[in-house]
Amino acid sequence: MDIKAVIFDLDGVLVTTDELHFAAWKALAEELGINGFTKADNARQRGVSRMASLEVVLEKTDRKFSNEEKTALAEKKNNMYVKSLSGLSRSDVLPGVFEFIEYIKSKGIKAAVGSASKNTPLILEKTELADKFDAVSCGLDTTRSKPDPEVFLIAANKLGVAPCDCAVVEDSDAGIEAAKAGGMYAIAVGAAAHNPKADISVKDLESLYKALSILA
Ligand code: B16
Ligand code: MG
Repeated sequence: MDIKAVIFDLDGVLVTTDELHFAAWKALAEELGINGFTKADNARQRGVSRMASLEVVLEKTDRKFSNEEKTALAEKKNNMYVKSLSGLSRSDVLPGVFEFIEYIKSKGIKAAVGSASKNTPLILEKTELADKFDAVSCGLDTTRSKPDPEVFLIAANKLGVAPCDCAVVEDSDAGIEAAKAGGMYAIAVGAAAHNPKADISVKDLESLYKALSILA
């Protein structure tokens, strides 16, 4: 295997925004009279699109909503989420991320982002990650969401690297499936670390970086 590029998921891999998504969905759920929205529900929203995430919330109520109402609810959640991003900074980048990116670059390996989030450019800017990547592919580029491999295939295409030479780092089951569906090497971190479809699993990028750097 000759990995020429690493494609990083954003939420839950590079930054701690997964907690902010959870808080905004929970607040929306409570406005709808749903009080039992849990971390387990939130785990099913990881990596999937905003509208698919909304369905996870609406499953918990018998109320029916038109498509227009659903769009308005998703927008409401996004407004709360974006507001909570106002305090986001470099300190919200997860441990080992900057070091791992520098490490792979020193080996001539390219780096890209592959995220379902339409807020990717804003988040990269606020966390000082924006200039660290050779390409960014996100929810603004795609028509299909993970587990479809589209977001990662677009990233590989922007990098000019064949999918089979790319590794994906993901914290969601949908993202691991998407990486494998795209013919890529799948590295699971955090919440996806138990996923048997992953090629390797690590706690986080800090552990992976430490393991690689002592062997280098
Ligand atoms: P937005 P990732 C994903 O980011 C999140 O994990 C998922 O919970 C969210 O619904 C999705 O982005 C869309 O985000 O509402 O900001 O467009 O993990 O693919 O980086
Ligand atoms: Mg994620």
